[in-house]
Amino acid sequence: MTADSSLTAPGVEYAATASEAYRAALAVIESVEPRIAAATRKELADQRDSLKLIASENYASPAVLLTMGTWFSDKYAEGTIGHRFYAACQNVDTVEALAAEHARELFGAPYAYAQPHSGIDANLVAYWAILATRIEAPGLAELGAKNVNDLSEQDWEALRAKLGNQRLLGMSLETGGHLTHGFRPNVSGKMFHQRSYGTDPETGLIDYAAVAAAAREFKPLILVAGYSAYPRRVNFATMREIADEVGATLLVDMAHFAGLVAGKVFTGDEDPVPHAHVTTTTTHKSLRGPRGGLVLATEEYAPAVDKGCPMVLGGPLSHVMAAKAVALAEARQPAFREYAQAVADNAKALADGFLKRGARLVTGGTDNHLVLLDVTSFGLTGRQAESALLDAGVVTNRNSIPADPNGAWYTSGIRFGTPALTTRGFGAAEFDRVAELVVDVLKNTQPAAASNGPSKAKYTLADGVADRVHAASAEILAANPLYPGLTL
Ligand code: DSN
Repeated sequence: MTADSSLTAPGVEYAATASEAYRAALAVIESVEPRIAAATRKELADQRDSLKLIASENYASPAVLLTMGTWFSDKYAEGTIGHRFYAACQNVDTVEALAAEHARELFGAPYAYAQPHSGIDANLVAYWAILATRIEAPGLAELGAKNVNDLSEQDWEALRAKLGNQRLLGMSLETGGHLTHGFRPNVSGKMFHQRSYGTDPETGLIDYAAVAAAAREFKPLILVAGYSAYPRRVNFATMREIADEVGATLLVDMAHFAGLVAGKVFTGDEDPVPHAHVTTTTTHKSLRGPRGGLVLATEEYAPAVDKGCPMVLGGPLSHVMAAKAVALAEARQPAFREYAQAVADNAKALADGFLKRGARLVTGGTDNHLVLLDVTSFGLTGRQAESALLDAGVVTNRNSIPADPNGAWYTSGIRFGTPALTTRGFGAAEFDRVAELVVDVLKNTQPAAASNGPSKAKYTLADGVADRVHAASAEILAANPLYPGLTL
């Protein structure tokens, strides 16, 4: 496929106009802090010159990026559409309503909340909304209070004990879950009694019978589905059945694969939105929008989600909500479906490219946008592999694999994603070549010892490999330029 239309359409005019806009913007920035203008130019050059394979990154269109650089940044607008704690929010109302409308239409959701600043924020909004809907209201009634202002300090103690004593069941971090699904370094691991479900040790796949058994035993208030590093699709209809059986609320975190949902690659049981009570996402990964979050909810949870600010969020970033509206409008175009399908097809091509060259993949392949390579078969840790690849201009991130012998810091895996390079126009042939280049680097990397013994970080990359891979990737990158026609 060729570079997606959102980065080029409607043709050369678009690139020329965007070039003019960026040149002017950089000249203005340069007049105040030239080092920032220089870093901004260099960032584009670096992104243009590297194989970006980080599964959670992408390239937003100039329309999305330019939307973020406006005076909406200067406006405070705590509250909700039409009900703000600040005056003169009429234009922010327009922007937030459009972002929510596009999100509802795109995902077929009854309600959308466009304020979260990130995926972590979106999950926090969702958790508090579920607590408020499931716990706080009956708690108030039990305490004989109509609203929180009626509560005494003693009542607050009772309520806090109730709120802080809930159970959450989510996918384990080492099998692909996210930190916000109840793990200690994140507040979700402190708010909830957390238990994890993992994957089958043989196949690496989610074992739904095991999830159901864990849910029956643990009886969570919240069942979390969704992942950051699981290379397979999830059956959300089955997850909802499990949640219903134990009376849990199903929260799906689709941050990684929202683009595949938007692009109708994941439909039916694989589309989380019709099955989850609450669905959260980021807007900048496979969805290709600005950095930010979004919450979708059923009517039942909508009123509590709507209180995200000021419950857990600071003032909405109106300029980013405007950019979310632009990105969601792009995702509603037919071209986005082609893009999303290409993301999944390319992940398969990348996985096949690794497999035919003898590499071991967690779950043996992929059917979403990411591939998880077990680098222990190359005698390396994730940290060593990540660094050697970076030396050769291949940008990835190390990641735990199930039962990881090297722990969460050094890890034993490298996670690859196809959303960014697919935006540049890479197809199956290019991704097969990427697999070849990655294997070339890893086969030519050796662990090295530190002065005091074996090291999980040090490595040596054989002479000439980085140059060889740089030269090969430069050719593919030049044939698939980032922001074609955009000159600074
Ligand atoms: N940082 C995101 C990722 O890389 O998956 C999740 O927070």
